[in-house]
Amino acid sequence: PELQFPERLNCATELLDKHVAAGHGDRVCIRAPGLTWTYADLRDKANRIANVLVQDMGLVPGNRVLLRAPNNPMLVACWFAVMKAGGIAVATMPLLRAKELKAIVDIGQVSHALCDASLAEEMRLTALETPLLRHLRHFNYEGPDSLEAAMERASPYFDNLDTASDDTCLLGFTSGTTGVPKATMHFHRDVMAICHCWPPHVLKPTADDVFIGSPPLAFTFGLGGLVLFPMSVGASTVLLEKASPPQLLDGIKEFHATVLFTAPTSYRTLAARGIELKRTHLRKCVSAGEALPASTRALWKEATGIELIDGIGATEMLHIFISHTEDKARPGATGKPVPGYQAKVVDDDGNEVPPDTVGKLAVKGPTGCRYLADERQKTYVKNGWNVTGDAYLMDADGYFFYQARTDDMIISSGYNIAAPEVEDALMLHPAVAECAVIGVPDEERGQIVKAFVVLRPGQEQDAAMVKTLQDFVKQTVAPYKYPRAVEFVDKLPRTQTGKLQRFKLHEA
Ligand code: 3UK
Repeated sequence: PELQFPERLNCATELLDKHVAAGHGDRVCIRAPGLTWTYADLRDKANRIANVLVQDMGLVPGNRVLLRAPNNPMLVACWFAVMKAGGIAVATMPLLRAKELKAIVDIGQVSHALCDASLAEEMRLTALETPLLRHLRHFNYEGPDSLEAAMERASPYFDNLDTASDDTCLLGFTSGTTGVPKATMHFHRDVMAICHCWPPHVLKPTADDVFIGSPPLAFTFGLGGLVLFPMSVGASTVLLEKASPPQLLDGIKEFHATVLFTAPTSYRTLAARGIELKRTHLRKCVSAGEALPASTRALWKEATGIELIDGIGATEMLHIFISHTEDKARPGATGKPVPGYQAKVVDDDGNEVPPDTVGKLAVKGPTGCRYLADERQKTYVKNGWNVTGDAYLMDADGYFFYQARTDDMIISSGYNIAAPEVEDALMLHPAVAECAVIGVPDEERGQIVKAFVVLRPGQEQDAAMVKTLQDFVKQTVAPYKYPRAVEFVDKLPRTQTGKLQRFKLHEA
């Protein structure tokens, strides 16, 4: 289907205000432990925050607003406030450290920030590092300077900015193969496009569904699955600040969740609780972020009776573009292109390869990659086709099978970790002479980060040193990026020109 959008479009009007205007304001929109917001509640709060942004914080259309919080209702209210005011939302992973946040602020030219009080310290350190960030407010605490106090004084009415459908409304950050995060720009119409493609054709949700899941809202998998998709059909969503498998299970039971979004690792762990899961209201389960092994699909079906819906998405594409409905599932395959998208497997010259041949995955559709000021745009998008960096094959029936990443990105428990970024962090430690980081296969996490380290003369190659280096990385970058395996070596394989040969470490 060719999607047509009007010239003027604001996704907040479509996803939030329209439900209230249609008389559905009293339907439950967001639930969290101890809290229920209707669609009218969310709109009231988003309007007040939009007024605070414009009147108190001097926001003008096009300003970028850093959003920092674990998955909670106020984060959603802030996100919609930014949409309403015509700003650009830059949601960030809660665990990021000041060093990483500064890079995002610099690349995104971020001037405003709305931050959960629980993340105030790292936000303070970031603000000290950059003059760009000028307007900052914190929420989820009580005090005269809080966002909530300003909301009390603000009007609950706000006329959404009459944005163009191709005005940028969000920047999605990737961790980047070179370790430097890349910002991808998405328009108001992109937000609506993903709501019109995958959900109605694959997920098929209804207004009575209750969504729940683990991906952070800063990850577009989470934003779509836990906010945009439920709201596009007037359903409700459950937000959990911590969503480890046991916490997810408790949430599924307590809130009578019917639709679950999480990563393969989490499904493998949850499958052990099959007896309890069978007694819940769960009916649809979506897996994305990393390849879903056929064994995990079988395990989940066996444990719960539910066929998993797999889907590959990417920050560059905003959301899922190859997937399948439950009845069409094929073990080991990601599925077929989502209606609205085309996909093919190509060689290095961009020519389509015959069925059952491994090549690079290329996709085309209503959403696509627009890197913000990054020269890699021309290697990602060629003739309108997005080349995702994944090695895939398509079988004779048109099913797409994931093979591997074509670069050195490590995906561990659904987190994308760029090897060079971990290397950079390790190199800052005085005991390290040089190092190389790769992803090695792991039963539970898909991959784990492994570091090969050459120590400086006189340093001890022992368990204490391993622990020291691991702790050091956790302090320097987001803790989930630390090397779970460390091997000491005398030298690293390099080319004549001094370039690291990571493939040799993989072979070893
Ligand atoms: C890998 C998969 C095999 C693949 C994402 C759903 O993961 C998302 O975005 P990222 O930018 O990473 C993209 C890369 O992750 N991948 C994701 N899903 C699958 N590999 N099977 C899958 N089902 O390498 C891809 O290029 O972090 C996922 C929705 C929105 C997203 N942003």
